[in-house]
Amino acid sequence: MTVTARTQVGIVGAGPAGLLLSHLLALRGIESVVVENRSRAYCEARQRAGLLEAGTVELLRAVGLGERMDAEGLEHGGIYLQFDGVRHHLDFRDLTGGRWVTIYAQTEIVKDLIRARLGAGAQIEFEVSDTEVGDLDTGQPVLRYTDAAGERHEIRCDAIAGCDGFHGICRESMPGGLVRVAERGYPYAWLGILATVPPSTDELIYSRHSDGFALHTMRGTQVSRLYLQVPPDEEIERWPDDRIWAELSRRLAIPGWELRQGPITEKAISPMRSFVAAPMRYGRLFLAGDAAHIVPPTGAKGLNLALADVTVLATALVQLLTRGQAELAEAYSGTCLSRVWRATHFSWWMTSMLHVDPDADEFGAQLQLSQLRYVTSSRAAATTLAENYTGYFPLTWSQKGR
Ligand code: FAS
Ligand code: PHB
Repeated sequence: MTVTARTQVGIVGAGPAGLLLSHLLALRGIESVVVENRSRAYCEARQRAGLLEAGTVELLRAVGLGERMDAEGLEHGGIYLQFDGVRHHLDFRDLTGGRWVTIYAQTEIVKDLIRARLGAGAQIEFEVSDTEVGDLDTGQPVLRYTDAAGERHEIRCDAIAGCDGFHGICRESMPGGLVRVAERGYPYAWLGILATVPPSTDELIYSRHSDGFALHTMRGTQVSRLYLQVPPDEEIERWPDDRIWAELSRRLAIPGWELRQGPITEKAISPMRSFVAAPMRYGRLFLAGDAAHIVPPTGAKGLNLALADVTVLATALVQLLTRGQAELAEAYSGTCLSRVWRATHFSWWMTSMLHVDPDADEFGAQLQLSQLRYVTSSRAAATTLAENYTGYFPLTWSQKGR
């Protein structure tokens, strides 16, 4: 027996994109239902991004989600770029007239959003299965799913948001032949660790070492997060903790500095890819975040792009559903894709500049080093990096509901 219901916006996926969309719509009095495959605990513990552009921080504050972020987040005014055993500091505030970034983990943003949504009495269905979307080219698309108790549901909506990530069902639900994919693979992956030891640096260190890339980031003042470039088909079993620390110390080493070591509480290998699907809309189905695009994490853009997409989408849906005006909804895909391609280029550029390509020849390696020398010696080149890193496109969410 199928339970039928109605809502204004059906949202597939309780990642940062789906949850923030539900929150923004509620601020404008628009009802939504979020359905999620996984449990609440799993969503809140899934280690992913950790760096927020200034615009993302300002948005979260503006919509009432800034309290814990401001209390526990770490504001950084720059990064270190390291190569040939020398560490160079890029001062973002100086280069961009005051821009900065904040370290605040995606896990904490997801916790803040779930608490805010459930606190407001919103409907989030966790542990669903067999999610389907249909009638997308009608004014009344449908969202179907089976709940954790095994009951089948059918929700009639005014619009559906596909916030179900790269492996979700929404992108696949768009008509074959409509979606064009542009993608690039990389001949390496990232081995990421979480360690219970205070960070050994005040700001992030991006190191290009002849044996591969390394990144020192953090999760607060007591927990370090570090990444190592490894082969794309590498197995985590081949990396016992002491080997990880030895490799990190070598790739991050400079005279007079030491990497503090501690218990590794989590380690995983994640693939690197650039992927952009277009268009991001079909009828009343709107894709947002990783459901439409993936960037390698070197530029720290994934989470920021996902939140930017739903800010554009929320504004478009408010106009469509409260005033029946479709301009912003029709422009949604194009509006997002210009930001997406800027971030895709920047992420590809950072990745290519900082990772050792196993197939590269001497010419390729010298081009990389020349790029790094230019970025760390030319104010113009450093400014390009700084303005992209801190967020090139402003986020457009007006508090006043226009
Ligand atoms: P998400 O993938 O976060 O959320 C999608 C949600 O949809 C998930 O909860 C999923 O369970 C759910 N879902 C999927 N299919 C469904 C279905 N059929 N029905 C119902 N629910 C469904 N970015 C960085 O900047 N720095 C990093 O270090 C970094 N590390 C990353 C590591 C990994 C392994 C991955 C995959 C991404 C990483 N990213 C990183 C990028 C990351 O931050 C993403 O950009 C961000 O999670 C995107 O958010 P969403 O679009 O909400 O997608
Ligand atoms: C992180 O903190 O996880 C992080 C930060 C910056 C990156 C990638 C990952 O470029």
